[in-house]
Amino acid sequence: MLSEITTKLQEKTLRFLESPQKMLVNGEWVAAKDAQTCPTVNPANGTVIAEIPIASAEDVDQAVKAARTVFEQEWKYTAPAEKAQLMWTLADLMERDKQVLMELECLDNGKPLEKAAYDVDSAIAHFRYYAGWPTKIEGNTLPVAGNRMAFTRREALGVVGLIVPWNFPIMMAAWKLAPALACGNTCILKPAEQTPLTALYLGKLVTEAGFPAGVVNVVTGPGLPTGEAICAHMDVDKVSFTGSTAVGRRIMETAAKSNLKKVSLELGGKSPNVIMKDADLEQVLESVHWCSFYNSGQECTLGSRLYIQKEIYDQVLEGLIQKASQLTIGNGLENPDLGPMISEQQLHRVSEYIVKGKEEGAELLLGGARVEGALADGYFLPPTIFAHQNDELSIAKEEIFGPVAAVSSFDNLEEIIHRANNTPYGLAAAIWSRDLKQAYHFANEVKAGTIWINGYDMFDAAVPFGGFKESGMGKEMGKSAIDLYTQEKAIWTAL
Ligand code: TXE
Repeated sequence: MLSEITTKLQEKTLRFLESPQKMLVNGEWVAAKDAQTCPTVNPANGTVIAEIPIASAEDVDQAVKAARTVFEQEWKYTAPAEKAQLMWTLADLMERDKQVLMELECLDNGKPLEKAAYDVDSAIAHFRYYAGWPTKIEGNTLPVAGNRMAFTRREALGVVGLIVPWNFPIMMAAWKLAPALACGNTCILKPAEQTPLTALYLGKLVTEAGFPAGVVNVVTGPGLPTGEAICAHMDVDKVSFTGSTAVGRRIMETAAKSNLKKVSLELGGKSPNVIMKDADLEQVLESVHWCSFYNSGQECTLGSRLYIQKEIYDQVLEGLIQKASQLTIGNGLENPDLGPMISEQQLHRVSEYIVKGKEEGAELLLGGARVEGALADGYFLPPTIFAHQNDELSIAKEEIFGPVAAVSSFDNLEEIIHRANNTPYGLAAAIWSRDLKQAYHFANEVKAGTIWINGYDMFDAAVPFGGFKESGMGKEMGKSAIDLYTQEKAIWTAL
């Protein structure tokens, strides 16, 4: 099937796909010691793109040993400006090969090329932003009592495991790798088994940029055995994870049972997107469908709980249905609006929620059935809209991670603040209103790590991101990630 798409791909992408996929360990490209592999599949048509190694605990151990050695012997002493230069060079190489990264992301994940371009740009921006940090990580001198002096140093943690999901593969890798490197750590990067290709390509660019062998290792394979081996390893100092809440809990247990490694988690969400009657409706109608269906709904911040004030409910709902039904669906290489679900398993998971939505009494207004015809071999679901007035329905309270919007009306601000908070999640929330006093009241009262006002999915490398409640712990991005990837040491002197 690869031949069908070869005309659409760059020569460089093809060459990368034709070579056997290996892992980057200590600067070498290696297969798994026991030669185990698993396929990575194009979700647009169900075909195998490549076989990738499954790193066993032994392979992970090799990578950790390499990372530890180079950390202790070299990287710890590398000048901050040199680290910055290496990261900037890596960003330049990503820029040079942007089209290749986009195409690989598009094949592996299914997302439209234009959206993959946004992800690659964001990844590059992260390396550039964090390239500014190695030269600026400082400690403090402290006002202590007595004839003594105390100051602090911010030091690297050591070897860090970076476990990323499949929904934004290159972007999530950069969100973790860039600050981890800037803080002087050495890294074991594990992409999701469904989408390993851009991380492996990034490994090539890391080598070309001139990072010392072992500073960045890329190991591939599923959660079991590969991810678990990283989390259980006694010489990994920290794990940074983005993925499901269930796996996040398990990682904390594994960390507790091994060396109490530091853990940061970016987990699921069920974010409320609230439209007040005084909102700029033109602006709302331009973007409300993207808040509900971006990345085919496979987004942790998705505005999957859409609340519309009752005076404008019919108008906004009608606009949403109209815009959503116009979204094009297809193979990412053809640049539609929406690509497929990542896998058959995810397609089933989301389809089960659609069945539950109907059974539990929500009103199905759009979509709801797998896309057949020319796209039947892929894992495609259309934008699906349910209306309901019961926040206890499964579709209204659980993370679906597909293109399914649960829409409901409300009377007033206090009611909607209460409903917005009535969830174990706390990743993000949005409010659309011309009354900023009202919007800031919502922002203050809603328990979520990010609040957007009159916009959605606004991100910047400089702004911290991370969840409240069961949506995670620890903030990525911005200066917050510097705290996440360093530890503070206090040094005393008696004078
Ligand atoms: O996630 P997993 P899955 C949510 C979303 C989705 C659900 C399931 O609701 O429907 O999770 O997706 C690695 N030790 N999110 O099953 O399993 C795995 O190899 C260490 C939200 O694909 O959490 C991959 O690299 N690692 C989310 C990563 O964890 C383990 C993004 C994520 O996979 C492991 C993705 C283990 N025991 C899914 N088990 C978000 N917050 O954006 C798995 N992994």
